[in-house]
Amino acid sequence: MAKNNLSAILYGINDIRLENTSIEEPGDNEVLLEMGCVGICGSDVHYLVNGRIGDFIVKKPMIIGHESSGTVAKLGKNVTNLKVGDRVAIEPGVPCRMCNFCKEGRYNLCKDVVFCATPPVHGTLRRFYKHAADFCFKLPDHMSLEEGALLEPLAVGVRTCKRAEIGISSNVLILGAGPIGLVTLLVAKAMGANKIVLTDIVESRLKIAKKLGADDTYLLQKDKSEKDVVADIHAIFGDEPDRTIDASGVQASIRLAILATKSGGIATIVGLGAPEVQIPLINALVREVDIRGIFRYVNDYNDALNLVASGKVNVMPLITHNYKIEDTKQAFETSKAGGDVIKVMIHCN
Ligand code: 572
Ligand code: ZN
Repeated sequence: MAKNNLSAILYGINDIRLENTSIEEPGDNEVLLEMGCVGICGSDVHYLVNGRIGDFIVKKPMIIGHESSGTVAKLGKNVTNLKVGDRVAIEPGVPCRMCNFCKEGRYNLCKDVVFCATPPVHGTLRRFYKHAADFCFKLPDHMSLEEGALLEPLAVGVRTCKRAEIGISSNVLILGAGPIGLVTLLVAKAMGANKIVLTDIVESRLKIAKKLGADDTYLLQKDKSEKDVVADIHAIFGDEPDRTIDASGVQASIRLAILATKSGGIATIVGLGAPEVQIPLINALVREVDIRGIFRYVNDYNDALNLVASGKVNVMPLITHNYKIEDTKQAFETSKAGGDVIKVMIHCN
């Protein structure tokens, strides 16, 4: 077992450094984990490139990473749900457990949540990390640490499909074939959706969507009018999609999601971009199209785990690149480049 605690620390814009940090003692209800895999999320890249997301600003050096898995190395004295050697997926946001949101079971809305790699909270991209034992999910023997780390974005897909009320008769349009659009595709398929179509501005991403089981894809082109694109989408479905999901956060795409939704349907917005966007609100209102948002996930990790453990979802094709923690800088350069890159996975030990 490696004894140092090499950690990937974000010091400021485009300044990631690998340094040794101290190995923490787990609290009574925590476990110390020997970290396995950490996937790079769009938000990690955003903090690296911009030093902030909205009001969350990297003011002090912060260890990056929140899509993670590891192996239990030490137990806090009250921990009974895990044992040393268990491999786990880590749900990265630990809520206060005391507020009304927590008590109602909507702990994703807790204002005092401690969420990995959201400033000023340190993240998981290090050799050793301690975490609340009840936010660690034991992996069955046939699941890998890579799959464990991928449960984090998959849980976002699960939350999205629950909010979107996907069912066996759903005709689903997903706008954006990046990691979140693709996990949403995987979950919507597993939930039995009737037809799923993905759109993107990058052809190679649509190819991946097809490989992952999209029934059809549509390449968005800048010079086409909104009206024509909506007509094209309706033609692909041979109907109007009753569930649309924007996984891009781009205004033009959010507008398309709303306009393309069948009257009485649901448009769910997952991708977050600019804080304010112009949308055809009245069009949605008079057609009783519900517009919904999602915030991370809530009680979705078990479902994500079961989807993978049962073989209903295969997340492994999402991984396009692998790096060792020592090569974190290159890993982030690759992730920044985009294009054919879907998920960059970093191996910590
Ligand atoms: O995997 C969870 C996750 N959540 C993201 C982004 C990336 N990954 N969110 C978007 C940004 N918000 S936030 O409220 N914030 C920076 C805390 O704007 C959180 C959810
Ligand atoms: Zn994330």
